[in-house]
Amino acid sequence: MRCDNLWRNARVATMVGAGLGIVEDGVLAARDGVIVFAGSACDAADFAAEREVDCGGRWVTPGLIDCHTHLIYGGDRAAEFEQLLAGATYEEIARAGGGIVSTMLATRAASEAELVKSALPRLDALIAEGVTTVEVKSGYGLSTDTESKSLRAARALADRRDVGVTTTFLGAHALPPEWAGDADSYITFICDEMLPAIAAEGLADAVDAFCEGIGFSPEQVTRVFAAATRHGLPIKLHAEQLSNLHGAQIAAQHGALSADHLEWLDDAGIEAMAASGTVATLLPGAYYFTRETKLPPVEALRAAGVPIAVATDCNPGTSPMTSILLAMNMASTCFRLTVDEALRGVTINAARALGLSDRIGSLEAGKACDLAIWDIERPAELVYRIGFNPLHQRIRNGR
Ligand code: DI6
Ligand code: FE
Repeated sequence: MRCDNLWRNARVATMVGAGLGIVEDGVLAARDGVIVFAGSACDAADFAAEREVDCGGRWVTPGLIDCHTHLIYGGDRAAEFEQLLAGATYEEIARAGGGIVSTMLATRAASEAELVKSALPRLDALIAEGVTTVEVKSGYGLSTDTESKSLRAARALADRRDVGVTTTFLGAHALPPEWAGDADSYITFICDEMLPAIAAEGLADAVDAFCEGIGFSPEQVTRVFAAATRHGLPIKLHAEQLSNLHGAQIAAQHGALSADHLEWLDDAGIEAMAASGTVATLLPGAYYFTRETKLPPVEALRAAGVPIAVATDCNPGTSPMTSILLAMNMASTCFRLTVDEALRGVTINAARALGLSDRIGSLEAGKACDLAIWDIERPAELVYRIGFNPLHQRIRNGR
């Protein structure tokens, strides 16, 4: 069979089936950016390609997927970090008008071009580690114009770099000052004005909310979910990060793609997520940076068969992290994920968390030819090392 590109002499972690789906002496073939064959060299004898690459026995994984980021924002919060170091808590800073609201002001003040410009170095850091798809949330504009601007900036990232971008509308991230004391009306505004405008412009691929004491209540989040569903948009939720409001359970009951954070998740939440196939996205960067000590219930998630994803949560307040490899290391070091779980967490399960597992996340015929080729002896090195990047080459859509 003829194809455009052929990679030979690779050790391939396909992520097909359970575990890493390893094929020793593997071959990958792509045509028009899509994988037409991924398997053993002995089954690939009749493939001929315009370009052939000898991988020299290197490991090949699917291109990595960062399925939870807030890459688009204005300003930075390094000064608040100094306050944190001086003893203030995240919630105290937020209640005093800092936190998300301070980033909101900087985001509102920035132009779309400025938002793109400030996000590109963060995106480049992810790309340099083999990331081929990234989810980007709004949530720092908190008005129709500035949320739209943020999502447009997120979409524009895909024009500036060879990377897949999915966008998530997070209008229910924080209560903007002009709605102070009236969160219910802000939620009504989101459901009746913001979300319809954003959906009409096709700016969002999903809808998210922050279900928390300092965010929005389960009742308010439920209204956002209903509006998202009316507009045909899948939902996700920041849930059980700082307390247990049973957000994950509600999200799962609404068929959420993922519930994220989950340190305070309880058994009922796990059961609901297992029943609906909702992905548990763990965000160890936020756990680390906020010096959380409550661990997400990994053992129970595993026992219930809930798919686990891992992401950076790159944001200026609680996870100023632009390394997916570090997120994998932290997920294993802090949360005791196995190497296979950490790797599946940034490939096939991250794809599921974005509703894209029919297109990306594993190496099999019919999926996009997004590859990361690594200078490593064994996959564990990708998780074990701290601050080391063994990426040899990144391939997106076969190029
Ligand atoms: N959870 C978080 O950890 C971030 N947002 C959220 O919903 C924090 C965002 C910030 O502090 O800027
Ligand atoms: Fe987040």
